[in-house]
Amino acid sequence: MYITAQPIPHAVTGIADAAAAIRDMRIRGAGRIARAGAEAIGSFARGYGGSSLEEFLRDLDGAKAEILASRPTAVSLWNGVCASAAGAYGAATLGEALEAVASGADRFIESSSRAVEAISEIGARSVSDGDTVLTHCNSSAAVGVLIEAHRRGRSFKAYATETRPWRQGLVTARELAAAGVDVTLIADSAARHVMKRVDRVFVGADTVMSDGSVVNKIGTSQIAAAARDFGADFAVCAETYKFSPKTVSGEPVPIEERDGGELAKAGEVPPSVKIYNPVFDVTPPGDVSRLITEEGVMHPSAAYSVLLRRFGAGAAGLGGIT
Ligand code: RUB
Repeated sequence: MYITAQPIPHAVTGIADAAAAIRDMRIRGAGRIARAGAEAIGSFARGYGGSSLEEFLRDLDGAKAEILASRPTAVSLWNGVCASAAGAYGAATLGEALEAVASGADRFIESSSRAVEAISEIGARSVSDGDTVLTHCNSSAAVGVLIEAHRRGRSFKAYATETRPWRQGLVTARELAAAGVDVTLIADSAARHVMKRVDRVFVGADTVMSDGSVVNKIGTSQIAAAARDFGADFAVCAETYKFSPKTVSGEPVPIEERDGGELAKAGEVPPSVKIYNPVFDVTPPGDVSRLITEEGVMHPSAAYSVLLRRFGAGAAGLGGIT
């Protein structure tokens, strides 16, 4: 099995450091930021120097808030941080609370890594010899599917979009090429042009909403619309901790806007030019053929029942809707 869930790439110590690394995108991708957030919360508990449970719970809330403020769109970060911290609130002593948070974080990191591996295995089954596939941005789950399909001997061609402005597609192209996949890098604006040759699209997700809408890297929704127009399968590779319990009550998913300097450096355009740089968009469920999760492949209309099972009253898992 190809292990896609690589360790957190940068040594990060402390809550402020972890939040900065996520905000600056030294750690990026919804799965990785979730594990980095969980790891930071776990280390916070392990190194806690205070002496009362009440003080710890207050400090824990502060630590959670600082991590969660780093990037707003991926609910995986919220789910990972809340799952790690959940056990503290029922603890009778400080020692119990510290142990519950440290082990909660370890459990989340392990189960989320296993989920990425399971998706790679499940998704690889849908790639056939002779297929042409396309992926957008750099999703460890989607890349894992393609590498696993190649490892199983499937012969297929892959397009990777550049993914302006951060160019995460270059990371994808490098990862696929290193694994031996036949990969071609294209500009984002070429996606519709090549779609007539594409059989399947595999993308990741930052958040899956309760109606099956998918929030992912900006440009995903245009690619999904092109896939629909040309009859290509559009598969979203999403661990169930990317499903948002907040959306059940209709809460909107905040779409991150980043600095205009990512699009045009100082002096490239006159100061009178306004720059708008949203970095995620929403693909409607009607444009999503399938969700590939660690629990199996499902229609986007199944998102609500996944949420009920995972987060519903008394359900085990990530700590309930808080
Ligand atoms: C990354 C991105 C990825 C998802 C899923 O955006 O949109 O498609 O996060 O990634 P950014 P994964 O680079 O801005 O974080 O499958 O690795 O969780």
